[in-house]
Amino acid sequence: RPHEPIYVPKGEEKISFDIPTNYLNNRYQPVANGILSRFNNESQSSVSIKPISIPDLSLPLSLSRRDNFSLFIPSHRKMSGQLTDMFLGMRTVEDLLSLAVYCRDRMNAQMFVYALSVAILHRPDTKNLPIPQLSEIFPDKYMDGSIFHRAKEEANVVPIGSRTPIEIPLELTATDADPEHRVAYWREDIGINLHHWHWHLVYPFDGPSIAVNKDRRGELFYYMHHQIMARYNTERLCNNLPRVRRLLNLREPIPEAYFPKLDQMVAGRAWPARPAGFTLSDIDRNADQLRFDLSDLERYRDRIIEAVHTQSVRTDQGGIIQLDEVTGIDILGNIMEASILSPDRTYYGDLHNLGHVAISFCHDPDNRYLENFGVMGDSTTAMRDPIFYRWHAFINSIFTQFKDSLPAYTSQQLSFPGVTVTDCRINTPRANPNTLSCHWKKSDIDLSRGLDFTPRGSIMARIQHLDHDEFSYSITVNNSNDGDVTGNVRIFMAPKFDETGHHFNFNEQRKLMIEMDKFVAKLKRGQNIISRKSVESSLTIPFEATFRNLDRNRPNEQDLQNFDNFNFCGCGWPQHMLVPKGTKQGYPMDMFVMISNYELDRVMQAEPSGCYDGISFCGLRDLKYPDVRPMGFPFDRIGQNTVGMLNDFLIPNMNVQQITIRFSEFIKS
Ligand code: CUO
Repeated sequence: RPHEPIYVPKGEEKISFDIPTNYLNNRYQPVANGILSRFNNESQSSVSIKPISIPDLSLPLSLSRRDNFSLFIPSHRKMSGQLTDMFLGMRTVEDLLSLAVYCRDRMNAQMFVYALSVAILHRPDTKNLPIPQLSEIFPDKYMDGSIFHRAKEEANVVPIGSRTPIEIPLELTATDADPEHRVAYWREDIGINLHHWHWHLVYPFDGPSIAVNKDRRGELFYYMHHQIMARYNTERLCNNLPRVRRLLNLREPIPEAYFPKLDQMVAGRAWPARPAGFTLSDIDRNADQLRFDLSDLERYRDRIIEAVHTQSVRTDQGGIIQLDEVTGIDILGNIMEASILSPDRTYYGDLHNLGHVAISFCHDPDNRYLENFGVMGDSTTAMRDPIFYRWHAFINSIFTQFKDSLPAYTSQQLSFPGVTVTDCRINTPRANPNTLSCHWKKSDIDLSRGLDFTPRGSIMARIQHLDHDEFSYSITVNNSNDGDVTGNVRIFMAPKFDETGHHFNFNEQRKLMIEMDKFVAKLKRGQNIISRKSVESSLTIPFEATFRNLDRNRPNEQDLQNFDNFNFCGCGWPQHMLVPKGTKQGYPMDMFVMISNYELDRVMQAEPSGCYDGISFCGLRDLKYPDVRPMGFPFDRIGQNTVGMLNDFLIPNMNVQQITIRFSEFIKS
């Protein structure tokens, strides 16, 4: 029965599970009646859990419930991989539910949620089930622990419907005495961190083949993280900070500090901080079965750089694979991350992942203080820390070296005969043409799924975040071909000036090009005006997929149901972070528009069903990445013949417009 329907509670409906007594944790079995009746009292309906024969869970159970879980730690990866396999292997949804219920109170909660989420995303019979936002299941990964005491207090005393959201101030983790704090609003943005977690959930680097072996996953690892770097560097320039320096020397003290102010609720501990000036060390932690030296990382790095220089990699079968224009970057992405698709994981190692681990344990590399890893050790929290960007700037620089070794695109590859982009502009209501407007906004996250308290019901945290006014693009295109043609419209933006106020040359500016949108447009003969709204961006998921800005204090059944409908596809850049912050005076950027020939770009495959958001960063579920061009086209490869400025790169099917981004301190609620 592969497509058996599963019961999904609507909105706030309270359901209970009718659980076989021996499914309860051993400690609870003697008091089963009392426990089950206590929980079942409040429920409006009940789901019966079928007893099944439980597979051998000894490996995943070997991680304590009180430990933190990290995919970057190979032993944790092995356990979660086995658990995911079991969830994927359950014959029916009913059996899956039984196993999940059995595991729920026995397993490490984070590993359980990870493995179950991967299984739900990849099983044909559950892939349309909504996965709750991680910020709601584990709000402690996103918010200061003091919030939760206040939330429980409010929920204990105030009835549902009258509860006031708990306000979270913007200045949470540091002050502007640390210049890096100027971009903390970006690094600590809940939507950005959720996207990153969700991306790694959709593209795991280890585990069952059905989850890992996806079209161009290594290339997407490169491109999505490259775009994160371009966006972060742009944000830094808006805040008068220089672009990120690569973490090149692993033995130098790290000046960037990070004090996360997050509590690990399950472990009952604070996430470790990293004061300024810490140095990385060899890692030797028996308890985590983790042992490697910094010299191992340096060796992996040198081998990968050699592969880039020779444009070839070796395989563990003794063969050689050429890194060519089409698949080279995909292979390199899998080697660098590393995923299990790496052609020789022993030789090229696990550079990126172990870099995360070395950084996250720099405060206790040999476990003498029994300390847990820092935020860099978890893809849920890693983007909060400034060091994430220094590490990824280094990783990205190796990818760039490879791309630079390829020939530049020929004018034939870039052009679209007969198609001329004569004008492109931005329209924002109540603003000058070609002006984007950013401001603060306050939005709500429901904490109730992630906190234990009675009586149940929503309790919101209200957070301040960046947002922008909706806008639209207007692009004028002349088609002098004999008939209609189809174009692929590619929109990017990049800062105009570097940190010293000098005009970027093309080679530097193209590395900062942030993708804003990509879509298909029919072009009739003659003049065409293409109009496209910012909320339609191919990068983003809707605002409602991140926040519950519904009826504020009194979300009703319909609101909550709408939210869950929105929440089917969690991967994608958050809509509220589409536009860089800009400055009060107005930050100048270049908007670049290119129309390529869709007939040369298209992938022949079935129409996508289900998720159709966030495609540029997340691809299409069960299908190929829907653009045959290399990711980042046309800026990923400019060869050795670097032309001077962006304008020198333009041909008729491209155009550039100078735009301005204005930021106002105004808080919209
Ligand atoms: Cu997304 Cu380093 O890969 O965190």
